[in-house]
Amino acid sequence: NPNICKQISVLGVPMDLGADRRGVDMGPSAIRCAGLEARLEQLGYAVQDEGDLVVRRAKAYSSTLPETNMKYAYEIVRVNEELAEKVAAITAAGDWFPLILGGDHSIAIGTLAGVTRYKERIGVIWYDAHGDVNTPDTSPSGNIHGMALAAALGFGHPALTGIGIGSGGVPRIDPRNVVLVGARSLDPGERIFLKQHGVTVYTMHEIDRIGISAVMEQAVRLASAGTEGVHLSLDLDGLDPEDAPGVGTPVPAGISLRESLLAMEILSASGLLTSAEFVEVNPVLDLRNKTAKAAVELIASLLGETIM
Ligand code: Z70
Ligand code: MN
Ligand code: MN
Ligand code: MN
Repeated sequence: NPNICKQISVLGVPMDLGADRRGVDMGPSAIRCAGLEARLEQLGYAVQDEGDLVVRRAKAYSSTLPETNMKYAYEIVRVNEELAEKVAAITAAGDWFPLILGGDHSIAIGTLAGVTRYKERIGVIWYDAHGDVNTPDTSPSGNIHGMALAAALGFGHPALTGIGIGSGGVPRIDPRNVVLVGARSLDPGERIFLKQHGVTVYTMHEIDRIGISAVMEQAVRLASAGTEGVHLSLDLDGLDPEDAPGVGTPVPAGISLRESLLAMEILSASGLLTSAEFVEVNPVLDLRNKTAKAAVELIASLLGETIM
């Protein structure tokens, strides 16, 4: 097993405000129910379950940030600030691997702010059908989960870009160390953003042309160049809806579970993984917890499980 940490800290973030849809708040619970802890212990890890952060219900915090379209921004910012501190604390000593369970993808802002607290520079593999690089100006929905990666790179509203690093802070992620895998639903403004900032995008086209193994090998190389390691941000809607039906925004013709397991194995074998999050599992839309079970399979492969 190539991963450095033998201790895993699991943290749930039952957030659904960034997707503006109920159900993903139950994601952490569903992933735990699918047997996460026992599976990690079978792999020889010590597991510390930190439980879930508290996310206040939308009713008390339904306000959109004034003069923006950012829905539920106050509570999303508050939770992400807390998440950033918690993740930073987990990584402080260097011997605990943070595994974050979502929740909608807006939590990546806090996770990445936390993960980069004690690191000069890290790369990110963003495994997703979507780009999540909208800013309030380009977002068609006002849903903050579609702005998470842009915010983590320092683009968008200051309320989001300052999370965990303060207003004077500079994000420790270079867009050239960011790689999208599985993209097949991008908004016009996102295509411009990705080209402008030099983010590498492996769409389904490249995956079908050269295969997931070549894509992942290149993704690992690009994400890790000049960095201290690689964070995986995996949105279950990157997978084909056949394999992962329990997501809020299923997009057809996605990456199969089989390809995704290979992708995780390649990332695992690189020995460069610093942290990971698994997001957008929606048990309300799922079929017998299939998507949460897929998440557990992916996590096991990512953390070194092999068949032989
Ligand atoms: C669209 C937006 C999105 C996930 C949907 C969709 C974003 N680009 N992300 N589902 N996970 O509204 O910004
Ligand atoms: Mn235990
Ligand atoms: Mn996403
Ligand atoms: Mn998505």
